[in-house]
Amino acid sequence: METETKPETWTSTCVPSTNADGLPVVPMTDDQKYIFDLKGWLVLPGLLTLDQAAAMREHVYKFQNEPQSLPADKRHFMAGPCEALLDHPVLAGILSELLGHAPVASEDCYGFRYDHGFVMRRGTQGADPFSPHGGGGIHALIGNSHIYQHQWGKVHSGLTRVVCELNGVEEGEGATLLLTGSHKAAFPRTAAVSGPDSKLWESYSGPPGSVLIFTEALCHSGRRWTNPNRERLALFNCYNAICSKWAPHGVPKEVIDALPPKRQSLFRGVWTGAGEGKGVNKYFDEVNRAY
Ligand SMILES: O=C(O)CCC(=O)C(=O)O
Repeated sequence: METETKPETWTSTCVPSTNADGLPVVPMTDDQKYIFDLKGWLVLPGLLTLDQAAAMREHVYKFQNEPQSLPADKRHFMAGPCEALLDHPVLAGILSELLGHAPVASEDCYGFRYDHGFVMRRGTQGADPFSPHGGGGIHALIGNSHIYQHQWGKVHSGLTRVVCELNGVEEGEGATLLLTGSHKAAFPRTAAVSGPDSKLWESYSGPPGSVLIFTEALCHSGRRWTNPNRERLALFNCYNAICSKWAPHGVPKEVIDALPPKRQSLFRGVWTGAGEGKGVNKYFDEVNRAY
């Protein structure tokens, strides 16, 4: 009689239990899971302290305005004080739940990887950034990365965006617009959301160091920044499943080489594997890496 075998499926994880700085990883709460699945996005107001946000701001401006003043291992917006954001204990817990895969997670490495990021600096001038994109990701197939899947009691958010508002955002100032629930939408968008003032758009506010997490399977858009006294300064980072990478750019080798080992595991090669030893993607080294 043949033994029935269960197909290996994606399994979220609470491992590792500490981040690269030795801080306890905070598991995603039931409220956060419910809200993220329901809406496709979640806000963590004031996740960072004001001092942390200020140090990151200073680094980002230095990187943008005088990159050559920084040593090669700090010459990236996610280097220096910003590297702690890569695997902040709260984010590590949420990302492990949303896109971590238990068979490739250990106390030494994360079950997910960093994909890419960029710095958003937006003032009141320039082209109108209103440009809705995404949505309906529950109907996309793997390979697209902009996918959203769920079964009773668990979800998988493919490409997952983590936005850190370093200057903070106030109501109506012009933070990202989010079309709540559109990651599960079965119909094309209509004229009901053709402009930034549609009541269907939602947004958020919070002090410097607030974080927005959304599935890239969700329809979202930029919109005009309205505060002439303070620009929008945000870090837009994306994380992905261990077997997927969406954008071609990433973090320079010198910066990755200077990170602590567990943080380096966010930059390991793009594959999964199975079993033991080097057949399963649970290690980072000179060869098994992607930026
Ligand atoms: O401009 C924004 O606020 C959102 C940008 C964005 O989502 C994107 O570049 O895909």
